[in-house]
Amino acid sequence: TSLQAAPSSRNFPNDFLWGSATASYQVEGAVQEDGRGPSIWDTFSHTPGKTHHGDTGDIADDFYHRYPQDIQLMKELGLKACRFSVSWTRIFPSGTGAPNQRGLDFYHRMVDALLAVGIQPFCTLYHWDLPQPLQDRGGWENRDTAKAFADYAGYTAGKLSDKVSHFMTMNEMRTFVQQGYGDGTHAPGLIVGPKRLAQLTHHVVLAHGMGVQAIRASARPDTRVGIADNVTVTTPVIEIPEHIAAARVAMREENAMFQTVIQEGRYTELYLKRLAADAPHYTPEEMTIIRSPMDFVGINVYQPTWIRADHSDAGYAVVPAPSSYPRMFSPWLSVGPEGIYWATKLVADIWKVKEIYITENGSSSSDLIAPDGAVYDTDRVMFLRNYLTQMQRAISDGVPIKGYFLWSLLDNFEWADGYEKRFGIVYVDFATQKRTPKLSAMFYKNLIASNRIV
Ligand code: GBH
Repeated sequence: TSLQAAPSSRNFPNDFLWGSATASYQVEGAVQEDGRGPSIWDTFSHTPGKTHHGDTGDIADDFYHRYPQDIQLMKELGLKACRFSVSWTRIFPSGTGAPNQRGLDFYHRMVDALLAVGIQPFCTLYHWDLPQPLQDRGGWENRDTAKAFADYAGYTAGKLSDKVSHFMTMNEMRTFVQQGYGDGTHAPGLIVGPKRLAQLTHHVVLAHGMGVQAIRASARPDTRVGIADNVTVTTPVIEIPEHIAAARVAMREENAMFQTVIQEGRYTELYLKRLAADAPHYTPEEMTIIRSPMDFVGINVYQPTWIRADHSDAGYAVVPAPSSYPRMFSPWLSVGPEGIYWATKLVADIWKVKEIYITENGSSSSDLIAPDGAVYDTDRVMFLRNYLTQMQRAISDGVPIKGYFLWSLLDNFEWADGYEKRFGIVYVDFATQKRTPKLSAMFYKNLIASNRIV
């Protein structure tokens, strides 16, 4: 009828992978079950004053037991892919040593349930839940942690690669480095200062590279290996050539210690100059490992970093957001739909990346429950519609984005924000574990079914 949206060219590719993303500690619960060992997030969340309300992931979404129903929910929404993470301490309860078969069995059961309904599993090996015994030996400050990670990653990918085609070594290196060791707001809650921070950052990218090699050595040869990186989303403040050029320079420099070094195997001159005496020790052999080729790059996109041209040494400057700038329910989550366009376009262009996934995108909402019991999260729908419009624009421009993982299916343990910040398109009543799809779930389901954005 005349009230229906007109057909448009805003289609997505036929084989586009629509999915959702989660992480072990944020959804699983069952922290004492089947031989799981303690991680730094158990320690941190149980330390008074560290999380909102003292919330912990002890139960979370109880996904460890409720995965069959939750996977049914994914199927009803029409999801084609699911990104999950493995809890290191379910596989190796003390980080290294003998593997724990009962922990591995859980991921076999869960992956089997996904495959049974035609949902493709994507596996992240490290989403921040470092084994506590490794932290007791220095955590990422200890270079041996990189070796322990590679051993765990290789073992786990080797066991799952008959069923899982895509592995990501790590999720958001910047976040767990900066918040875990830089400002202490995430586990392990340390503030180590710039010199130690630069050195442990180097161990993290080394662990990624060693992980890539270990996965290749043990997994099926057709396994695809990548990362889920929250690159700083450098976005031209307005789209004119001088600011676009500046955003391109900024993409390399702002991500010098993460995406740039893993793509190029060297730290930029500006990065080393900015660090001066705090620069990390590294060897040419390590750089070769760090830049081990990946098959795809996953990018988590949330807030933009606005960039303008500048006559400084760097050639660009960050434009801070005015206090009136629109934000979602998390103060850090400023709204910049164009970011998803520029982040993917610049990454593809600078490093000639042939396969990109949006491994996370989504928003928090205060989620008012209406008198009829439904959750009309119009703010989240607005956020998604705008970001997905810009993602479609990127695909139309030839940026090779192959899939999109919405963060998140369920409201879950939002780290230091506990259960206060809800990122799900499905509402979770944590007292009863009841799931209620929000308006945004309906929006996403319809978008997937039509495979276009209007
Ligand atoms: C991602 O983090 C995570 O991968 C995922 O686990 C998480 O649940 C999801 O997104 C939603 O947050 O110092 O107050 O300015 C998002 C990454 C979180 C990184 C907020 C920067 C700044 C907090 N960002 N953080 S603040």
